[in-house]
Amino acid sequence: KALIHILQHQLDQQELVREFMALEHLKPSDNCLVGKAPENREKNRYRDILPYDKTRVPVGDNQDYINASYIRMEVGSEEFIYISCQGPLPSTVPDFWQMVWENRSDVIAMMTQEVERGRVKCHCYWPERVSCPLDTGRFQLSLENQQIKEYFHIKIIRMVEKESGETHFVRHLKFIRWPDHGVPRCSEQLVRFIRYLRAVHHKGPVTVHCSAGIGRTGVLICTDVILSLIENDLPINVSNIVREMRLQRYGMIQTKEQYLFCYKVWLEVLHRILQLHGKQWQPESPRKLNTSPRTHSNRWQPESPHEDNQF
Ligand code: PTR
Ligand code: PTR
Repeated sequence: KALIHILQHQLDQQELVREFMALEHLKPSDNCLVGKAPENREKNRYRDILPYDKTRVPVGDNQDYINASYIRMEVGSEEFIYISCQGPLPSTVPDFWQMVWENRSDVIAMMTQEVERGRVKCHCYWPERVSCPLDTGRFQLSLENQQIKEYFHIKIIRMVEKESGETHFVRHLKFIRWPDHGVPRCSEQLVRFIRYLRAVHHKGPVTVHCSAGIGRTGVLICTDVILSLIENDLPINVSNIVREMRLQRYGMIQTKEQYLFCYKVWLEVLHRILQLHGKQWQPESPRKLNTSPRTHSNRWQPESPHEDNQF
């Protein structure tokens, strides 16, 4: 209780808003030449939201362009790797699935709706019905199973590479309680969503997108990192987490409300821990950190490109 009071005292909203404004003044830290190239113009949902060249996710043998960035976050001795990307456009759907395939990403977190306030925010890039596979050219995607939960939808999608017959399973998780530019009303829903995501994530980076791939995606990654730091009893500095994300993709976390929401998650999780278990608390399913040194390859290396997921 004393700890919560101290923390609440420190969480002077004005102070936090100033902290966020200071981050706002961070200039774009790198070039976005590939995203700006005339031939790639149509691949961007928003002209002003582009990935940095140094962190963009290349697709295919020719290192083609997609509006997506690797986000590598240090948590203790480990590095969590995410792909942060825009909501696919009709023309970028094949590249999106190719990216998922090449990175062996087995979970996609979708933090937007297809249409919000009458505006299209993301193309429906997945097979919607069991009986209707989606053909992207190189892959055939079929919906294997789906489940509707109170605040998110789960789909199991089978990807088959047509030429080789190889398969890869992906879980598509769509969070349905998040307004564009806003914050979820209830932090517990997002925390539960993250816990589910972790339970089903086994390999590859977690692929996260919203509409632009910066606002809500930034909050999801930030809260996942905060939860992991809490579980591993490591110090938390929200401003540094956001700075680290922004050095890898411009504008991660869009509004002061989203920034304050990350603190809210932190505070409420601590509150719950103290309420439920007092000092004896042990995290239920902590994200255990390895003791092995971090890897620093430029590109995510799939363990084995031919391996299927187990279900
Ligand atoms: N579901 C396991 C867990 O929650 O511990 C698997 C897992 C392992 C999930 C690592 C995420 C992990 O982190 P990263 O984002 O770096 O792959
Ligand atoms: N220029 C666009 C706009 O502000 O409408 C870019 C943009 C769109 C930025 C959506 C962020 C957005 O939110 P999110 O990243 O959460 O989809």
